[in-house]
Amino acid sequence: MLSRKDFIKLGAAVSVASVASKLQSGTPNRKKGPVVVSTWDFGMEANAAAWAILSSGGYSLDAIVEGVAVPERDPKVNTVGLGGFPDRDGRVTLDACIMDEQLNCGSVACLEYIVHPAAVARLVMEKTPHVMLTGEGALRFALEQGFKKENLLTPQAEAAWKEWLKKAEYEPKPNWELNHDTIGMLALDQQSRLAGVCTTSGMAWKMHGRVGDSPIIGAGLYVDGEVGGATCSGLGEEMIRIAASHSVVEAMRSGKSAQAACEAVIRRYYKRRGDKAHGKQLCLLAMDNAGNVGAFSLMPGFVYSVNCNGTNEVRKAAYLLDE
Ligand code: SD4
Repeated sequence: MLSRKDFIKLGAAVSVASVASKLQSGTPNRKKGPVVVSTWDFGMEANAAAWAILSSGGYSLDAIVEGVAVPERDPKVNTVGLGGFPDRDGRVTLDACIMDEQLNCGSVACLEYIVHPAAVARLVMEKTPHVMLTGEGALRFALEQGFKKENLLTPQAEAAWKEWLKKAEYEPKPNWELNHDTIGMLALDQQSRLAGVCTTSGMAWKMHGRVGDSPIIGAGLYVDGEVGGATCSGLGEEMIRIAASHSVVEAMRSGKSAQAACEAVIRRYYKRRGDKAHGKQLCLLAMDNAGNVGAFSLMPGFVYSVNCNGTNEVRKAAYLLDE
């Protein structure tokens, strides 16, 4: 049972949600691409790179790999690719997955030394009989495919890790104040082909070998061209628990809009987890196969970037609970 206090918060969220629905009224009942959306405000630059391909008639799968390559190679982004914060042993381990409109998918987890894990995930999808490669095997595959081995631990990330080592306390708190986390991206191209990708260095200071939601098909990302796609940011363990992205896509399949589907999944999570949900952050972003976009988070602070009709903007997601 929800407490009275919880009901009040739910009530407040409904009004925020309706504001968010109004904010999205720029794209009601879209029938065609291109549209590209991604998590957080660093998604703006990533969207712009994807848009260059989408607007010239390119394939959504090419667009998303190019798009997320921007934060992957940016050493200032501490949550994706090069410059990502390491695990507790000082090792930068990356997770990524990719999926197209026909349920083709590929993934890499705990991949070290490779700046662009999303591009490797695409090759797992296209060139192997498998969906997921991990650790040493993923690295070997990447090198065989011509990727270069590089040191991903920047001096800044190393300094932050050494600072953390002084206390070495692991608090799995997604960094929502700093507004830059995992990038999940969904794109619909001019031929209405939908594709999605998710790429991250995962939770800073995690145990070596820890895998989050981002490379798990159905958790960090799910795409079905018949319906739409969804991706996530936030605390991976929580997203895995509820198969978050798949749940959003299935809610859309049952008739909910992208926005209503994200809200329903967060509400159900909170109802099931109760107190265990407090202090966690779950951020959902969805797009149906006509290009309509929805987003919702458990806690405040989630923003996402939308590029549609050539306008690239950051939007605030509605949320369920106050801090
Ligand atoms: C993970 N979901 O590894 C990622 C991290 C993230 O906001 O998105 N943080 O759990």
